[in-house]
Amino acid sequence: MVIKKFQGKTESEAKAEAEKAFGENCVIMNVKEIKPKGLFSPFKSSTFEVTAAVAEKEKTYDPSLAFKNMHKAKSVNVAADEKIDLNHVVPAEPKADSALAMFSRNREKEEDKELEKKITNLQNIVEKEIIKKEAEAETVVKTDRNKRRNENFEFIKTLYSVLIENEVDEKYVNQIMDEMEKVNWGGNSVDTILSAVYQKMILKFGQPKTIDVSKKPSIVVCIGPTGVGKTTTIAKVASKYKIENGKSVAFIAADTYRIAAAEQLRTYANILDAPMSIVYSADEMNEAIEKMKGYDLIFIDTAGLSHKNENQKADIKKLLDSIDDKYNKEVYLVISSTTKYKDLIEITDTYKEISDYNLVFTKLDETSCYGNLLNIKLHTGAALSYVTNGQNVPDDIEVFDTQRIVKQLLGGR
Ligand SMILES: Nc1nc2c(ncn2[C@@H]2O[C@H](COP(=O)(O)OP(=O)(O)OP(=O)(O)O)[C@@H](O)[C@H]2O)c(=O)[nH]1
Ligand SMILES: [Mg+2]
Repeated sequence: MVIKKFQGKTESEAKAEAEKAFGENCVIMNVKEIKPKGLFSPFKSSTFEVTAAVAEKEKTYDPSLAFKNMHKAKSVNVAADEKIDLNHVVPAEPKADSALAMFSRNREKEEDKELEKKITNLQNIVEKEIIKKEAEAETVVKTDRNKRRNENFEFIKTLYSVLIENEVDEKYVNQIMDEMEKVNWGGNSVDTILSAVYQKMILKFGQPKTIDVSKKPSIVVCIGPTGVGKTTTIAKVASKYKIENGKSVAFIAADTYRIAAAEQLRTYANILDAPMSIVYSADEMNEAIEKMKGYDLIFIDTAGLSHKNENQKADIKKLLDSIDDKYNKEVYLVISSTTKYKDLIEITDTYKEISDYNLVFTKLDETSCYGNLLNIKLHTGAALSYVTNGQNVPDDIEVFDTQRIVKQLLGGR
């Protein structure tokens, strides 16, 4: 710092002097009034003295100056008593500008390198952070997917148990579940899985088959084991078509094993005011049909057959085969939903040897497990047609309601 005193007639004159010398940024440290002294002092005015300070200019090393000064010097006093004649000393060519430029360039290069290094470091940090965040996000997605997969797996397991509880054959349950493997378990909700299983089962049951009433006469033959509800089912269906659809109906009793069998059918025929014939042998069948050919529907009731009785089996087959091909014949195998699965397999296999058929399941009201409906449908490949659910004629019958049965099989109410 440089400190100096300045004087003036007035305070501001002294300050102006200081500013003139040191510049506007100088600091006025002190202002002193100097009173005149001596004999005539009362007649003289005071003067002013300001003490001002200014920061010393920073001494920067200017290499070009150094070189310039060096060049100007004639001699350099290296040692106190030694004189070096610069005329004999070839001074290093200063090349001040290029050296300075090189110096600056090197310095810039180094600074650039430093900056580059810093940027690379920063870039690495950012990249690492991005990779970390991506990995974290992927872990979250994976965890979510696994969680959903586990939930879905639990749900599939529950569906599996429900179907087994409802006595769906394990092999069919596995088949359905195997087909479900194609559904993306990880990405789907339980609702999607449930509806996929539901759809699969609906497809497995297929469209229900009802009597084709477009041809006249349509011959409907009911076959099946003893006491399953063949006669009652005929009465129910005939009543529905007569009462609800205005179709004309007629009956043929081919059950001559039991006297009461024909009587039972006659009762229903009387109620419906419909004709009834009794056929004692296959030879009489076409004659009986011919007599009733003017009716829309002719129902043929057969004797209950023990599937183990070969004679009865042969009789029924003969009876069915005797019906002339010119008639539109539909055969319905009536089976009870209360019959054991293993027996149903044997029964349906036996009847396959007699004729092709559609399936009627009776007595649904007596069971809460509908698994056999699917089992037998899949075992036989036959179409499901009607189901009965009580003894009341004609009310306790309906066309097989695929959706209702599938819902129940899947645990719905
Ligand atoms: N609970 C219930 N009982 C039924 C159902 N259908 C028929 N039945 C009863 O089952 C019994 C036998 O019915 P049928 O119609 O005589 O049976 P079927 O197959 O003709 O018998 P057979 O001619 O002797 O071979 C009767 O008591 C019917 O009321 C049903 O859906 N539910
Ligand atoms: Mg009967």
